[in-house]
Amino acid sequence: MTTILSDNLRKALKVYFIMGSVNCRNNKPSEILKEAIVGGITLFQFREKGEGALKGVEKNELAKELQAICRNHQIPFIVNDDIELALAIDADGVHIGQEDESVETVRKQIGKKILGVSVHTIEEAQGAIRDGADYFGIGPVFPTTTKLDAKASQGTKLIEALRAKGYTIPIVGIGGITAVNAPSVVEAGADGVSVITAISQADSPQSAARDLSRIK
Ligand code: TZP
Ligand code: MG
Repeated sequence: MTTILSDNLRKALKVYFIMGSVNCRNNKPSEILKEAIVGGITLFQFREKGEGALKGVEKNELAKELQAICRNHQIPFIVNDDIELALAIDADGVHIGQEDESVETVRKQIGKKILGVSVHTIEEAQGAIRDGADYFGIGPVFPTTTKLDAKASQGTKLIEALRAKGYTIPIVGIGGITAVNAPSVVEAGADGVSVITAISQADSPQSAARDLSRIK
């Protein structure tokens, strides 16, 4: 990735909102997303996962509805895990974990689209960069109940270690992040924070997104 593209991505990672239908209590995903955009989110990931998650046509329809909202507001739209869906709707990128298809394979499949990879160790980080990752998701930084199979929270130590070793790849922290603890994640060297609960379950997703967007 050229420096200009990676600097744009760095900015887009500032307030990275992740959501699927399962994360929305009473409100419609489309309404929450619209509020979050007004509040100042800079990137969106469609993550349709967990008990009760939509599948097939319903999943694709929701993805297209949320993508249209993002397009109207120039917010890049990333799809979690589902490469086929990302290609079918021409999403801006894909986010994968270590249990998913390999970074190398996904890079070949998606060409120049944005590729985010979750990493938990220096070794995983080195491999992901070698194989074509554009940014890292690192976490859980704090305890979370949103991802049932998440590893134990590890604080910001991997973010700090990567920066101390001179890695400049864009990084976003994830897991249990709120407007209160987000500054520590950015101070550790992350370019931004990604959140599910802090926005999707907030009484006002708009104010929650605004509070996060004020963090330096
Ligand atoms: N990966 C690591 S923690 C996590 C994911 C997808 C869940 C983050 O959700 P929340 O609600 O912001 O803690
Ligand atoms: Mg995954």
